[in-house]
Amino acid sequence: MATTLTAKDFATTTPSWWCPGCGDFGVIASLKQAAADMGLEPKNTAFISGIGCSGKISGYFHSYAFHGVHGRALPVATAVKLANKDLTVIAAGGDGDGYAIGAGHFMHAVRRNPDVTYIVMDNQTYGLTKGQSSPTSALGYVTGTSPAGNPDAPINGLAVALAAGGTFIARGFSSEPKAMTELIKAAIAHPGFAIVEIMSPCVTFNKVNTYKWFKENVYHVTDIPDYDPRDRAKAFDVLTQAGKIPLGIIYTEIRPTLEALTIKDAPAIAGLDIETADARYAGIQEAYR
Ligand SMILES: Cc1ncc(C[n+]2csc(CCOP(=O)(O)OP(=O)(O)O)c2C)c(N)n1
Ligand code: SF4
Ligand SMILES: [Mg+2]
Repeated sequence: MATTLTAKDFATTTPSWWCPGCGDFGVIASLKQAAADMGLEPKNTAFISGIGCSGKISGYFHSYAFHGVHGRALPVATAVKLANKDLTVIAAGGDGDGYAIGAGHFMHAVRRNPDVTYIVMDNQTYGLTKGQSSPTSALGYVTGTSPAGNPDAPINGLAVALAAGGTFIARGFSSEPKAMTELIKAAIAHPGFAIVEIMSPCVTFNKVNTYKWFKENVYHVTDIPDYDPRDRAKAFDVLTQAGKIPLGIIYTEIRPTLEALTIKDAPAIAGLDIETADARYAGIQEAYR
């Protein structure tokens, strides 16, 4: 008989690293709720994260997990999906992880369209390394390493994803748990690469983009009369307009996934001869000792 898991079943005993009030708490809570609502099982789920405060998230979610190298969550997640297409594969990281050091991987994962859900926890700063400006920091953002203000224009990650051929593009706010849970569920259900950027305030270092600031500066695309997330031109328009930040499912389309175009019906890794693979791996290790 199948057991029904609750959000609590996706918790781990790993002590939390995050500062009290960090937006990332909202993200993990919604992710656990989404997993429970969708009937995901830890043994069929792989969670890959990058480096950053946000990257710690894979340690707080009960599933297979890989806390990888800075900016490299997406190639690992893509490989995991190709190795075992039956897994639900989720990747997560920060604005720095995804849009700075991982920017190349980000664009290519988007265009390859593996069935992977990617959560970008955007706090518009490098939280882990104590608040330097990141690719999404506003022009003029003052930090210890940019005392005269950040001179670089911010990257619009979701517009980049749309230009790169993204098939599911959404944005949430960590202070809106129900809406965020629904976005994550829709992203996981989407057959292809699904990016959910979540505005997740860094209460310790970013004193500009606070919860209050976001509340005053976001709106929902569902408030636009007749908004149709299948309309690519309109999605571009909404993503690139100056002014308030759009939330919700901004764009979605269906096109073949990477695994459908490459491995097709190949068996999952469970069908491979692991003993042979282990022996080969041991040989490689020996050669580099
Ligand atoms: C190759 C490499 N370069 C730089 C770093 C230092 N570093 C660690 S996390 C980080 C940025 C984190 O920012 P972000 O991805 O936005 O995550 P946040 O901490 O804000 O959640 C940097 C530059 C590193 N760990 N590895
Ligand atoms: S430094 Fe910022 S991003 Fe990192 S845990 Fe603290 S509040 Fe969150
Ligand atoms: Mg960040």
